[in-house]
Amino acid sequence: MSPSAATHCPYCALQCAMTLTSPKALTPAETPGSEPVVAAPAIQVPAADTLTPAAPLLDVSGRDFPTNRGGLCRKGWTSASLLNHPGRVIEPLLKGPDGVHRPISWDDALAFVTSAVKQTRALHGADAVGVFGGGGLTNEKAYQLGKFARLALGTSRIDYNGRFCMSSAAAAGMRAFGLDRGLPFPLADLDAASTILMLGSNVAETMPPFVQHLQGARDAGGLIVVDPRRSATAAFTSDGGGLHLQPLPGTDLALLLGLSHVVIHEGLADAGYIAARTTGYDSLARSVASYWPERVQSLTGVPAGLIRDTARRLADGATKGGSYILTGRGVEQHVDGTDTATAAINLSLLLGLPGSARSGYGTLTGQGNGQGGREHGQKADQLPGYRKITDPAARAHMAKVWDVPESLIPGPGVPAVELLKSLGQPDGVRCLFVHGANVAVSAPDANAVIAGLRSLDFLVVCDFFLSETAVEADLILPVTQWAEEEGTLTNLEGRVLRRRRALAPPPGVRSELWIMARLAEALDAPSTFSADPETVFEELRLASAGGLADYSGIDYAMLDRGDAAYWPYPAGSEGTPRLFLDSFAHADGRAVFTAVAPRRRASPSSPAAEPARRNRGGKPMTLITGRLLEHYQSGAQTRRVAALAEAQPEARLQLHPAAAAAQGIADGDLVSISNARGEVACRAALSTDIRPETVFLPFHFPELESANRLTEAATDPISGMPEFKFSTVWIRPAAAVRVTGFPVLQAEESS
Ligand SMILES: Nc1nc2c(c(=O)[nH]1)N[C@H]1C(S)=C(S)[C@@H](COP(=O)(O)OP(=O)(O)OC[C@H]3O[C@@H](n4cnc5c(=O)[nH]c(N)nc54)[C@H](O)[C@@H]3O)O[C@H]1N2
Ligand SMILES: Nc1nc2c(c(=O)[nH]1)N[C@H]1C(S)=C(S)[C@@H](COP(=O)(O)OP(=O)(O)OC[C@H]3O[C@@H](n4cnc5c(=O)[nH]c(N)nc54)[C@H](O)[C@@H]3O)O[C@H]1N2
Ligand SMILES: [Mo]
Repeated sequence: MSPSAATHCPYCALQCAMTLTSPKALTPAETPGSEPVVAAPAIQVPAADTLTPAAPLLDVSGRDFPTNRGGLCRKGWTSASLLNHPGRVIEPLLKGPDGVHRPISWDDALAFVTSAVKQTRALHGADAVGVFGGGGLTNEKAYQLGKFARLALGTSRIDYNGRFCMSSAAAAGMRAFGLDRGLPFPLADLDAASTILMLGSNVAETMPPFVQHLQGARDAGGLIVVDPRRSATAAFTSDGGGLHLQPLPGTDLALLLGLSHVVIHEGLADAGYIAARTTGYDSLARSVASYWPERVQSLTGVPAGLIRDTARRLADGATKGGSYILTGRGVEQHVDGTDTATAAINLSLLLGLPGSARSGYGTLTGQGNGQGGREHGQKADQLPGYRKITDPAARAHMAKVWDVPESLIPGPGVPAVELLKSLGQPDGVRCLFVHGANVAVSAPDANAVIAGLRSLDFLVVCDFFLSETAVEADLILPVTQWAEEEGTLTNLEGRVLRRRRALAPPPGVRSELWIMARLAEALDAPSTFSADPETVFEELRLASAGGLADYSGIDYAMLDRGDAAYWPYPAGSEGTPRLFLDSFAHADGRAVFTAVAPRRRASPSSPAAEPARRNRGGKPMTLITGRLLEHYQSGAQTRRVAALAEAQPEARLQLHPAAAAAQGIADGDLVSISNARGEVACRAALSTDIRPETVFLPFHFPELESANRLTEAATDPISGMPEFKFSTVWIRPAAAVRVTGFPVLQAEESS
């Protein structure tokens, strides 16, 4: 084992480069997992998490790389502490009739899975077996998972948590450019920009080392942030003379139409570019004609003067250092997320930004392999290389690579929310595999999702912790963590990177590639399933060849040398750091304007928004959800890191003092947040950084603090993205409502 490994952070898509070193040579007794961490024979979940953490096995240091330039955030610095965390699952655990998980052997575990799959298929058909993947999986695992679902399980029912993340921006990118790569340019291109418009993205908390790339625009007074909250990123605009636009949640589409209106009507559009490189301009121009700034002000709450100012700064920046428009989850995680991202792209096309060497549009991919994870087949409608599963040529290509008859590859499945809604239903999924997602916390309408998980005939979860989803599982299969495995990930720039192994996994832990290979064998699957990452990558190269996301020219040796490998990278080429310089990916080489318009959304003050709750009194408010610096996603990992849990031990509701006063709520008071779907109880954090009709809750916490008890499983009709960033809720002091079964509140009330 190498004493030091040059790898990348386990968390977000910035994929900060880091070096892992052993603080001292490990004696066998100190190897993780050699002590029985899970108390045999039975454990009560989640008692393991209260154990005292051990000293980390590896030292983490930042490594120079263009995205992070040596920088790491708190999550990265503390990431190694999870490798030998006392709550780690290090043996397969089977749930007994008493609901208690007990260790079993790998042979028994695999036999249980095999018989559950065979039984489900025999009783209900192959589509009653489902797979839920994750954007944190390496390219090798994501590719193999798609193949495993289709060929070993024979099911079409596979989708993944990236549906909750990148699906709207991906659909918009495909529609406009014919290709979806989050940033079509290297991140460092932003450094020279004069103007950067960021909509619904809070990188200062979600990708802290990213902020250095905003410094130039910020100092030039050109950083503009659109967020209903004065987020850390919005606050960063102020010293440099930038702008913070603070719209009503869910009104970004109207705002973007207003910006396009100003660009056209003030003659700021790039007519030469529009004529030479786009189609659909006339209908676009008509569609924004009625969005004059004063009208948009009344729809969004953003002053007309700021709308004009923003449009002018974007046009001005394009003639200087460059202008960029970037979108994040704040504008994409809506039922009109695809249209909103489309409106952002339309604005960028009017200004001639995409495909220019020093301007552009991009979306900020979220998960560690959020980009690669959406390219190689764990999406319901997709085959590797970003191919469509309904395309006969794509099917023929994959049948050849896999050496199976084309008829063996199932058709398209259903997107994540629909898959989760079908759990336990008569024609739905009855046996589910989960790889790299914690849907009990992260999926919309979480109470319904948990009920769905409980109604399954068999749930198998691969994880390294007893996540809230794993707790529900009949069988938990413990898998390797990032520092224990080899593989590749594709970062937010579309650059393929090497993840490298720095230490051996605990003896009872297996890689997901190994698990899939063994199960495929037990299920008599056709084709081959290797447990070796490089072998799988070699197959992925062939599978992706000729597709949109072509990796055929990339190999481990060049990645190990540190070569910059941006896809598309066909064999014999040098890869593509900057896309669209000469043409877009549509057949005619042009980008497409698609006219979009806001659809009606029930306003929080309209009783129609939540009829079931009308008679409960109190004032309805708009809930938005998102992230804190210290926690990652469902918190399954970061809530187990002592330093992070101490810094942010619980969910807190960000609430404007004026709204709080109207309800008699003081800072730190316990509040109840409820709607027809559920109820959350937590402390209030009063702040003038948020609009008065809006409240914000992070989604990193489970149970009574889980924001997704309140979100609705309504989805964007094009992308399948759920509505995470707009819910109607009622807020009141917790003492004023009857909340039962919440120990936190009971303790508070009796003291
Ligand atoms: N610390 C941390 N970092 C992370 C993650 C994490 O969980 N924790 N997750 C990673 C992943 S997978 C992702 S996808 C990214 C997400 O990164 P971001 O997109 O930056 O994250 P969010 O906090 O979800 O949303 C960003 C902002 O959108 C705002 N917002 C909410 N509703 C609206 C709206 O209607 N309009 C506008 N304009 N803004 C709105 C919120 O106030 C918030 O400040 O972060 C990645 N990095
Ligand atoms: N309300 C609200 N909900 C949201 C969002 C929001 O903004 N608001 N954002 C959404 C977004 S953008 C995202 S990306 C999702 C993410 O939501 P989740 O899918 O819940 O994300 P994680 O918490 O990262 O869950 C990953 C799980 O897999 C495990 N894991 C990590 N790596 C691996 C691996 O390699 N293999 C296996 N088998 N397991 C692994 C971790 O321990 C963890 O339990 O949440 C979405 N949910
Ligand atoms: Mo995400």
